[in-house]
Amino acid sequence: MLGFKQPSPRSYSVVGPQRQIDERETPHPRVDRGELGEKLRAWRKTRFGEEPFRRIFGGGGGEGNQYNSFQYVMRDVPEGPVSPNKTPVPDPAHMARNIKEIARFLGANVVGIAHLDQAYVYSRRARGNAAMDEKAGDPIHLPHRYAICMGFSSDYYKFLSNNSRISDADYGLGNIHTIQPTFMLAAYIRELGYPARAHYYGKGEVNPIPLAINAGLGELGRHGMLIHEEYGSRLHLAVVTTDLPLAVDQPVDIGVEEVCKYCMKCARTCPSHSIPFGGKEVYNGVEKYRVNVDSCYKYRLASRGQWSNCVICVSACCYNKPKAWWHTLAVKSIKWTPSPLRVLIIKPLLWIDDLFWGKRPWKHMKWLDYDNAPEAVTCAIPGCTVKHANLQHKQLHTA
Ligand code: B12
Ligand code: SF4
Ligand code: SF4
Repeated sequence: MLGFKQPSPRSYSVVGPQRQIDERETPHPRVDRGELGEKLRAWRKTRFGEEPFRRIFGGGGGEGNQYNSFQYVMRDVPEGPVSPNKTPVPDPAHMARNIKEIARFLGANVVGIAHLDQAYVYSRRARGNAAMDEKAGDPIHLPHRYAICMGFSSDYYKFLSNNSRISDADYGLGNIHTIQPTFMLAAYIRELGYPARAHYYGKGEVNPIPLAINAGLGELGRHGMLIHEEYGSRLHLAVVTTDLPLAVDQPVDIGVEEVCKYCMKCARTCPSHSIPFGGKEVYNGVEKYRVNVDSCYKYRLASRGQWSNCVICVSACCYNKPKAWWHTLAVKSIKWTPSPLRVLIIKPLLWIDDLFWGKRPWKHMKWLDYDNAPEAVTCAIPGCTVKHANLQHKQLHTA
């Protein structure tokens, strides 16, 4: 611990000591080792293989060559040296404003700064390309003081085509969008004469969610993700850690704590029932809602080659709306109402949300040669001869 006092956010509580996580314990390496079953391991190896347009967003699995994937190439890029000419920083608040302006100029939609809490730095490395795999298991030493947290928005409408090649393409591009601004911001800080490291998609040594919450980008939702006031849950996160003297931001209260208590739309729409309806749980010293990451991951086997990333809980979240005055008004009215009275406006707003946006937000969409209309599938239930549309499959049998 580096001797700072971070004010507590409302959407999670630290109730005991937190141990650093070894990245090898996190879901992707577990799947790669076959701990969640052979089928899922094989899926992860081949998921990018079917289409050229899919392969350029991924790690080059299947038939693809990894050097046709920007993400893969950028994993290999070495960190540049720190300039010996250190720029003096007499006013960390002024420097923080400049850094945020530059982050937005480079492409971030939102940016905030927190102390780098070592609890959210992985203890050891795990996955990567061939070069990085040699380093798997290496201890991570990241003694930086600050975490500059950035959010990159996905396209609201393309995500509504969930789950499809269309939402997949947008999800893939969102990951790629984190790379260039994060890389350039870290490079700029090194040119100022201070150490800085870029943690972007495919190459990171930190858990970005708690850092982004501490940096005031939003609150933790029932679905386990950061919720931002304007962009909801559709932000990809990336971080630059550094020793450049900076003023830090404070956690925010946008009402997520109360809304998640009553809403549960993500839990209702999650096809694998991975999001809890119940209360928070304590895990690794933190009290928060606990998503079943294993069943969430295994749901990908239901994709039948049609998509790779489920984004249903992102697009279903009632904070996830296009930019509009009525959305701003709804969020601000919750935010500005004292916490004990919020329930009075939350319940009518949730009713309106279901009425206008549907209990399970989804849109039929055509883009390029893709069409996300449900395809007829032969029923797997013995004795049933009906050709169901895949989205209706379960409902027909439970009706
Ligand atoms: C492995 C992984 C997955 C796995 C497992 C899902 C999961 N929830 O862990 C799979 C492939 C299934 C997946 C799915 C998704 N993921 Co994912 N995933 C990751 C990854 C690489 C590691 C997460 C991890 O270690 N999980 C294992 C343990 C730690 O999970 P956990 O205890 O339930 O903790 C979760 C949260 O509570 C939080 N967390 C952990 N410790 C602490 C401590 C505190 C104090 C707090 C507040 C929070 C917190 O982080 C965990 C991730 O949700 C992260 C990037 C990263 N480096 O963190 C992205 C990340 C979490 N995924 C992201 C997204 C967008 C998704 C999907 C929407 C789309 C997709 N990729 O298919 C779904 C959403 C599923 C869901 N409801 O969480 C984003 C979330 C952005 C946001 N706004 O918060 C991240 C941060 C990637 C990024 N850089 O933007 N993901
Ligand atoms: S990504 Fe899909 S399966 Fe996973 S928690 Fe969200 S809705 Fe459920
Ligand atoms: S859908 Fe509702 S319950 Fe789920 S994270 Fe969003 S606000 Fe919270």
